[in-house]
Amino acid sequence: KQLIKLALGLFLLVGIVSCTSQNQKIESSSAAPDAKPNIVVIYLDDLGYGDVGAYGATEIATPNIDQLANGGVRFTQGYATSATCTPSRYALLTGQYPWRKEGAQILPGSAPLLIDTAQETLPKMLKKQGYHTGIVGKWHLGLGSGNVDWNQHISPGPNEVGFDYAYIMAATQDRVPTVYIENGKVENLDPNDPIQISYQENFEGEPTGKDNPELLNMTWHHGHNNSIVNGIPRIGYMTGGESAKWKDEEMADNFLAHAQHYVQQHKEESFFLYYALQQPHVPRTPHPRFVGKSGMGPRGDVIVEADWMVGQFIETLKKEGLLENTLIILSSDNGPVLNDGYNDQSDELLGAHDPRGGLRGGKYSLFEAGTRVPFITYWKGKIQPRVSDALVCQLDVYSSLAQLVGGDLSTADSQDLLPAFLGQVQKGRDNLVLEATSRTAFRQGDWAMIPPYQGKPVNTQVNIELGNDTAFQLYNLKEDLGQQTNLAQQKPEKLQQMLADFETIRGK
Ligand code: NG6
Ligand code: CA
Repeated sequence: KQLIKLALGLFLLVGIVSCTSQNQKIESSSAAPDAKPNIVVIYLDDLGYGDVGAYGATEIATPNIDQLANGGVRFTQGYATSATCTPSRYALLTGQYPWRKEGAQILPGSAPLLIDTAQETLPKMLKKQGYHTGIVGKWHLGLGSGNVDWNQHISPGPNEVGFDYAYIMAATQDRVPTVYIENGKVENLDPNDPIQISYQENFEGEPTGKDNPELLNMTWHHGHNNSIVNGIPRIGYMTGGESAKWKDEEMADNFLAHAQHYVQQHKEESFFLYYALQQPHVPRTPHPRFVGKSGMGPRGDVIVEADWMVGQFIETLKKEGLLENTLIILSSDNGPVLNDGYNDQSDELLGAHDPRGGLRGGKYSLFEAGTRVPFITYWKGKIQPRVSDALVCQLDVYSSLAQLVGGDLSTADSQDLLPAFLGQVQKGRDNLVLEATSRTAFRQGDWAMIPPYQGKPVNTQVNIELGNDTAFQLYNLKEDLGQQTNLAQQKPEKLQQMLADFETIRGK
């Protein structure tokens, strides 16, 4: 006991001394329980469960993500809350189920900020614990409070919900405005060429994908026929801002450079970086050095590109001596889709690759492939490599990280699963409500239950089964991972019990 007291005293002393010199970090090597490691969330966009080598992909090489997966915890039952982007990101950052939040759906680029600035968020919680917080990459949670003037300081946005630093694209790569925004300011904007955005009508004299196919170097399949930027037709109309427009092929390098720079700038303090890559969302625009690298066309090439970015980013952590003091969480915002609106040969060149990894459905779907995604935690020296079948969700990152750093746990739906995230136990959630385009389903134990929904069973444009059926669906995933045998008729008691639990949570 004396020894412990002495150690504690020493530790406090070190703490006081280091606090007096600003930005000094408590050494992680002390293994103090309240040491504050850097935290990085690497978040991909539409990367499927089967798109990663460590998750069974044989036709595409992802050596860098594999290294994280094989050196950390590779979750086989890791979920996004939702089968689309905005709600998943909302849940990750707020710890709240997105179906509780009105308007948590795929947002246009002109949508107002979805997160209430008074709401608790993951970055705010970490800030209170002394973290510097940054986001680089895709935002897609709305900006401003309606009618954004893109030529002024854009607010509220990420800076107002907890990020000290923000370098983002507003929505998606296929939506206007096609510009980068740094801390509320459009980068490289010429004030004499102001930006205007509309999701209702075109601006006079501006060509569109629909009317000017001769200007396109990527053609649209469905949607995506409004304003043309860099020969790519987008969703939404934009005029002005010529000097500020991004170059699609350079986006990945640009986000990487900003993520690396952020790390270098903040290596002396505890930092939280949300590095949100844009791949393999459409339009898929690999840098020329990755073109042809997968043999699968642009979708495969941008996965190879994204994997390379992850490798370079890890290299930076290593070079800065931060790898042993950084917890990395890698995941994806929703499941895979092939043709998501552009003719990019993603179907034709797929070959034997299965982006869903044997799961049913895909992006937009209530079936497993919609929300079950690659989910990896990595912390060199702290997390022992293992495969975990604990049921975990991105929703739980908030409370688990709060537990790690001594912050306040979320009062919403987020659960503290820190021991599972650190690979210490295989126990995760008991259950999880899944969401896809405002419909919800229920996972519990080995079971998945999908209530009846009107609507077409298949979205034929993207060729994905959505999970809609006039009857209840009940699957035992342990025996039937591909959700082929509906047991709802055979197991009425199980169905009733799950329905009751589902409704209790939904009605909370
Ligand atoms: C859909 C788009 C799709 C993609 C998606 C958002 C059409 C026809 N389809 O509306 O291409 O942009 O929204 O994807 O416009 S997400 O990953 O950001 O949720
Ligand atoms: Ca997405």
